[in-house]
Amino acid sequence: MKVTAKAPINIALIKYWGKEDEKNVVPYNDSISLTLDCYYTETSISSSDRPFQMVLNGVVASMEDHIHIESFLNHFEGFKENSNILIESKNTGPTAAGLASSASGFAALSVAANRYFKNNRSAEELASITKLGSGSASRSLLGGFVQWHRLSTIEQIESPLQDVKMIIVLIDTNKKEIASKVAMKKTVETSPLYPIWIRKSREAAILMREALEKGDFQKVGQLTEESALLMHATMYASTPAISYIQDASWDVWNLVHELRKQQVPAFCTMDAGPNVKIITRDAYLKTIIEQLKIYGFLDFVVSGIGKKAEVVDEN
Ligand code: 2P0
Repeated sequence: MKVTAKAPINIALIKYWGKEDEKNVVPYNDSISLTLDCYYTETSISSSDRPFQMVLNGVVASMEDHIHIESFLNHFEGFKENSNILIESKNTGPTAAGLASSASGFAALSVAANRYFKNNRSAEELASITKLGSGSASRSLLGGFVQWHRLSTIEQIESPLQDVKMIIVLIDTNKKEIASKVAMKKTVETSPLYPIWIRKSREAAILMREALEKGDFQKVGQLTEESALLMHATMYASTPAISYIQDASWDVWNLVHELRKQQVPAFCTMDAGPNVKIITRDAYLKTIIEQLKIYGFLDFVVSGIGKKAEVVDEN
């Protein structure tokens, strides 16, 4: 038997950065993301005559990854009794570079395991397991705009903003130096700005939901930038300081701010890596891309709104 599932990446507009309960992955604030259609993970699970093995992008995963994935799979009923499986996973985008590869990775694995072990959970039920692999992965189970309610589950937000695009400007796609999980914990424990982060993010999630439902793109963009800047400021104030931003990242932000002065609705966000994501609307893509090229940013990917994770093949 072989089951293959595909899951998209998602980029948070209101960021998740820190857990109140590490074990059960309960974040301090709700986060809201946009599922994208540019990069995804495809993962297959097949029966094998050998003990559990995982192959990631064509290479046998490290011992550390094996331990992590095996303990994750223990949350699926039937895994312990049927653990002779081969998992093959492929990311279409860069891995571990702040481009949500762990989000699409754990979402694809969850959806594949849910079907392979016949657990029959809905996406909303599956989120409670998926988040244990990677918090942000729970949001990749659904398409469009997705809210991760910190004390319950995930939910799709209905929005008239269906022409939203994201341009991912690739600054550096090497593996990040500090894993998000570690950086998050350090931020919670040492940043004096963390209480402000909690308060502002909780408020921002409410405002973002309203703006999305109303279709107020300006407000969506403004809240997106504020969340990213506050997250990076909060982690920068940690001991030792955590910074994912590079000079070239700021150059992109500055260019986008200049474009906004010329009435182009474009806003930036950044995650645990130096790559900058620009959120805009379809009608402005051409102008922004022209400007990126003029300023020498030639490596970028344009994305539309992505669909939910799903099983794509079964035999
Ligand atoms: C997010 N990030 O909301 C935030 C913004 C990165 C920056 O969630 O510890 O892999 O496994 O739950 O989800 C990346 O961290 O962390 C992340 P864990 P995860 O997308």
